[in-house]
Amino acid sequence: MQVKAAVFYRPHEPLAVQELELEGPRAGEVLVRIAACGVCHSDLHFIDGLVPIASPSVLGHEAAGVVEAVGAGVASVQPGDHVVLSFIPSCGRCQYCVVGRPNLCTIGNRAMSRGTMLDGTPRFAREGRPVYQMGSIGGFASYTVVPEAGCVKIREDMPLDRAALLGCGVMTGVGAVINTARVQAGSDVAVVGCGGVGLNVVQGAALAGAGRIIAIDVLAHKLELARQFGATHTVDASREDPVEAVRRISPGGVDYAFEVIGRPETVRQAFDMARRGGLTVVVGVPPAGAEVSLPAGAFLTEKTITGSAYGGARMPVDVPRLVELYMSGRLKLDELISRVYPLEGINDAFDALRRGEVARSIVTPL
Ligand code: COD
Ligand code: ZN
Repeated sequence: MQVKAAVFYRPHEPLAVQELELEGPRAGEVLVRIAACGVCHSDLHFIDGLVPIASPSVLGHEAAGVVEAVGAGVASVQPGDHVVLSFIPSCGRCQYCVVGRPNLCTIGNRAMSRGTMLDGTPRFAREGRPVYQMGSIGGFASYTVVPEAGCVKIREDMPLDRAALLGCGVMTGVGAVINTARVQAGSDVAVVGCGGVGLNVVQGAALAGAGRIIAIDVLAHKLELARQFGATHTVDASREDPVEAVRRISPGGVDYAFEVIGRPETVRQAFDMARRGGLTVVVGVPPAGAEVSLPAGAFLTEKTITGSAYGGARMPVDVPRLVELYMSGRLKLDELISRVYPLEGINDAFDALRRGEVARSIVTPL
């Protein structure tokens, strides 16, 4: 079928909104009509040339929609079902899936980084040439095909535009707190970077019952938003040294520090904000080839640092839980959506993200 999509060809160029050919779902795959797809800074990393990606590619990895058709053997969803898409379609059989770490799935991560289905090929094409799918999704399109393992069915009264945000920002942020760090009630938390993902770290910390929640950003309106999402303290890193400020607010440092930007210097800041025995969780990924230096003496204080990929997501468990939290008024999603763009407005949406104007924008392709 013919679909409309936003296609990345090379860094530093606007995405091209154009017609593509979409092949129907093969065995184990699902055709989804995209209701909404969030605009995440990770998409922007490709456009800004910080991280390489297969070209051409349909970007967009934070999407929800409605199942239109299923391929042979698909059992977990059927036409008409509402689904949130996962950018790591876990196989359920590799060593990581078996030990309960499906976000590290060997096959899913390979497909995600290649921008293909599990068989190594994408379903979009233009003039007979393959067009890849970011995160095995390619959500900036009117329709896409995804692996069955990348679909999580949700209840139909959940608004799909809100549900889209669960596909990356909310899962990554809330999951970093609840799955990766397992933040304890009453403990102190610092969050460096309060964009679409960082705000979800803040609200994850609030959900976990953290004591002090210190939000750090360089933009006053992001700090304002962070308060809405549960921050008890804010630090403007453009005005004062954020490490000193955090250590003043939480004497000795925080129990958990999260980096949610993807820069070596802010990873170091987060590490320095953590107390003796404290945990630093790196959610952001610095540009390819970057290195982070840490003070070796800190190891004597049993400080720990870890990455968090996709918030340690176990999508079939976590997505329905997040939906219930939203439906019962305990998870903020409405407040995250700053702007809604048609597919044709996608480059404006990226410009707004680059300028730091939005928490999240969503694109509604149809
Ligand atoms: N100090 C404090 N805050 C800062 C600083 C600084 N020096 N520099 C920038 N900020 C703030 C910005 O003002 C902004 O509010 C925030 O940091 C960044 O937010 P966004 O909205 O631009 O970015 P997000 O939240 O959409 O994305 C953050 C990620 C960490 C996910 C992303 O950038 C990243 O590192 N992606 C790579 C990892 C990845 O691929 N993850 C899987 C898919 S998301
Ligand atoms: Zn993302």
